[in-house]
Amino acid sequence: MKKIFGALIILSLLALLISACAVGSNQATGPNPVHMDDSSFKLLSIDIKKGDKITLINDNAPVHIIANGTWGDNNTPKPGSETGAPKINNLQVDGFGSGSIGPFNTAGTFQIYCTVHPGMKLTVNVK
Ligand SMILES: [Cu+2]
Repeated sequence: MKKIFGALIILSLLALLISACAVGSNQATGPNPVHMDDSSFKLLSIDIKKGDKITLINDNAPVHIIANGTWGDNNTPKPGSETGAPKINNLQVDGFGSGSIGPFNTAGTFQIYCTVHPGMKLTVNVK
């Protein structure tokens, strides 16, 4: 009887371990990774070097559509790109997928946002 309980405990620990791996974040990677969940970037801003790219990594199922611009007061979309910003033409990042933005070849501060999710925005500081 004790052996059966022991086996059951080991089996349930294994199941826990496997499920923990399954719900872990997207393992994709690339230069300057920025993870995204259901409706937000997991960073408010990122500092990169001139000439660098950013890798957007979608940890969840919802699709994100990324463009130049930001969300203003009351979550009003504010499309627009700064001088020297790489053109981001509605880059679609599918569920559990990833995408690359850049290179950012000009020093400065650049805004990108997700056109789908109000408030989902990222500031890119290029030094
Ligand atoms: Cu989004």
